[in-house]
Amino acid sequence: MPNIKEKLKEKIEAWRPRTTKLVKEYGNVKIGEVTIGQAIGGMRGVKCLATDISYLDPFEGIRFRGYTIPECLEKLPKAPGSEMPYVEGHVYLLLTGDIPTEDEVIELVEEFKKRKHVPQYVFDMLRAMPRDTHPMTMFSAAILAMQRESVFVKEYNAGIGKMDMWDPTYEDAMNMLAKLPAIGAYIFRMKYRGDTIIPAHPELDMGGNFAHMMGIDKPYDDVARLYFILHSDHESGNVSAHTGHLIASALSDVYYSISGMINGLAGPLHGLANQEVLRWIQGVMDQMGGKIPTEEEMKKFVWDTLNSGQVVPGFGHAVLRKTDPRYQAQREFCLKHLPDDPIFKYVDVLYKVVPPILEEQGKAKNPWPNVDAQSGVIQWYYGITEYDFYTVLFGIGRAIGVLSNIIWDRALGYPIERPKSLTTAMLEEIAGI
Ligand code: AMX
Repeated sequence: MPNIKEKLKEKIEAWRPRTTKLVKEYGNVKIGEVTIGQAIGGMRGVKCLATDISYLDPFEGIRFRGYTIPECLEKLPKAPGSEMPYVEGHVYLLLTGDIPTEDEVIELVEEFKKRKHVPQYVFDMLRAMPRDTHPMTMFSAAILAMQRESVFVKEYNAGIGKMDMWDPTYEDAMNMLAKLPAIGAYIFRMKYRGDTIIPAHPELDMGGNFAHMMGIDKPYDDVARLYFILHSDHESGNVSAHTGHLIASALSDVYYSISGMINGLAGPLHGLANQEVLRWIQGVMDQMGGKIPTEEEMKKFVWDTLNSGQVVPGFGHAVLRKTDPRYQAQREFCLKHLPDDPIFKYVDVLYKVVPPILEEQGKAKNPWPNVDAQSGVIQWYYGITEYDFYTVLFGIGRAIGVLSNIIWDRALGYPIERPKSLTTAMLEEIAGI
């Protein structure tokens, strides 16, 4: 058994008594109330999920296993000659809660190398789809197609005990994670680079290999590492994470869950926003004839968007109430590597003008930029101008967090989800109407 799995086993066994005690002895302790506004308003703020993989403070932003983004970027071991940590080290952190040593990361890098071969039928299926199919549809379908590989299903059918279910779930999760970058890169090269597929490199880590298969030179390997780490997890109530968890709660295997979570991520209010940001900026650029708008000119574009009933993509958040630290980390990368890029300059102007406008409009609870306001800029700069593809990158990263959550869901024996619903008439009666 690899060391990481041994370690995970120890952690799980040490953790179980805590959740068992909470449920058995304190199961009736109240942690909140639910209002009518929340029941018909997207369950905003209802405290009804438990996860230890990450926690989102509205003012501080995300912490992965207790570590802020700057702490993760500083403490996680880095690939030789790279500014950014190994993605594999971040997987280790999310799974075990510990910052890995150099040796522990290398072991995981080797583990992924062994698991990264993608079955040919996945590529055959992708090739059979019309080439103008959205890359998120292709990505979701490719993941679902691999469902026949599930180790969990085989062991479940053979009669596995509930407490052991995390083990084949871990196997499925690691097998899938190792393959996702190759599937994403295949879709990209097939759709957008004249079907010139670049096979995986036998020696590279996840970020390095992804850049290699995409056919993009350094420092795109660091862009990939940064991107996958930043997008990995954002608590468990967002659409993609919650969808993955919900599907898995029915003991559906992770191929079903992650394919489903990708479908949720494909929505314009969620992961697709990074594509929408670039589309929006391109529209402004066309109207400006490529010239960088002044703040006054940009204000007009923002108001035009709002007045036509649309949202300004890349701004606002259901939980955050400040600038997203994932935005900040990417902004710092841009300031270092592409300070004079025209699209970065657009984003910079937007950073200045949008929050006061959203405040003046008075609708959005959070006027500050989220992760998606910045991420497409970096991808565009390194040659990925096909913004339909950006959400696939988000999906590869998000799978890391959702899979970590699902392994722990199984380890702690979380049951099938089943919230209760009420009718409108019942709500009216409760309201005293
Ligand atoms: N532009 C214009 N209006 C906005 C807005 C924005 N960026 N953000 C919020 N609002 C509006 C909402 O549409 C809503 O209007 P309504 O009352 O007429 O329906 C009102 O402000 C209140 O919304 P909220 O409580 O502040 O936000 P929410 O929790 O309902 O939605 C989010 C959050 C992210 C969907 C929303 O801010 C939005 O649509 N942003 C633009 C799209 C985007 O950037 N999505 C990416 C989010 C991050 C991610 O998941 N990748």
